[in-house]
Amino acid sequence: MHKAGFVNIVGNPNVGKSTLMNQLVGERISIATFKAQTTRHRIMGIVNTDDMQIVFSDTPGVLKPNYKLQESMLAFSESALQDADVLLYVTDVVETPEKNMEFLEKVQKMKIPVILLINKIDELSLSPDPSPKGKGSESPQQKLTTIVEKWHALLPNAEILPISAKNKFGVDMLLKRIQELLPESPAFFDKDQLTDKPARFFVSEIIREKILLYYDKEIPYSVEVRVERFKETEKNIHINAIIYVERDSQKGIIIGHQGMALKKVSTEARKSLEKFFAKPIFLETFVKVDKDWRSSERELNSFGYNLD
Ligand SMILES: Nc1nc2c(ncn2[C@@H]2O[C@H](COP(=O)(O)OP(=O)(O)OP(=O)(O)O)[C@@H](O)[C@H]2O)c(=O)[nH]1
Ligand SMILES: [Mg+2]
Repeated sequence: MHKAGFVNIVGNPNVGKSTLMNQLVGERISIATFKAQTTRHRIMGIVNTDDMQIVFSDTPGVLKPNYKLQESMLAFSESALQDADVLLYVTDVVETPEKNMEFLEKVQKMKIPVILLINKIDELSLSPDPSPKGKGSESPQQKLTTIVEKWHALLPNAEILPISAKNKFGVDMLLKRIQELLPESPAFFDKDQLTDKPARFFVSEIIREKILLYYDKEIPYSVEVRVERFKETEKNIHINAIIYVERDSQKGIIIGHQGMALKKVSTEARKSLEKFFAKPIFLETFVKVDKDWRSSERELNSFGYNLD
């Protein structure tokens, strides 16, 4: 008997969806940073064994769109509700369920198995204790029970699993449960395939990750990266990438004083790329202005955000 299916990971921004997918797959497929709205695409991570194929999808955190790019991000998240065999709804120990009821209502109506993951339980001992000091002070276990009860009331049919994606706590148990729930089916992808995205996609994501890490405020959200050249030989890979921003002032910030900021991004990206591709990398980065690309349907389509 062979089992296979789609296990889609959804939830609000910054709850740890990408961290979880990377742990489940055992590879750094999806970039994960401390900033919300890190993930912009639906990215597949595939786990293969002789008698099983789990196709995980990481998705952007659910949000109310303010511009066209965010509309596309939301469409990716909603698409994950359409084709899942098992849905993983990720929350964390600080988020309140009421934050995004509209999406949650869609999850409530789902007919497939839903597993609600309460992530970041390693933070429970650090989170503020609401009870008055000395009197009925809450232990981490009690705090967790309160959170579980709250979510159980909202998603009564969901199985609830507390996890720590960062520490890999509960991840093996989750994998076992997913295996049980997967339908009998032949594989959907080649058994040696790890993802649905091409190498260039990971290059642009890794560069974007460094931009999320090293720049503040609106800058990372105004950036898109396009790989113009990806030339792989047996020995190394030559890459040319363009960092697009929305305005001239942002171009100056990305480049920084005497080019130092861009140099740091490029160096750090190169190091990560060398780990990812396990080869020496020669990376050249350029910065260009693509005015208001986030709001242009044509530009978004050319960057791979399909809005149709
Ligand atoms: N303490 C703790 N932090 C975690 C855990 N899992 C993820 N994080 C952190 O939470 C932050 C967000 O993680 P991501 O995996 O990027 O979250 P996401 O849900 O994919 O975020 P978006 O793509 O923006 O929607 C990062 O700083 C992670 O290191 C966990 O189990 N414990
Ligand atoms: Mg993410």
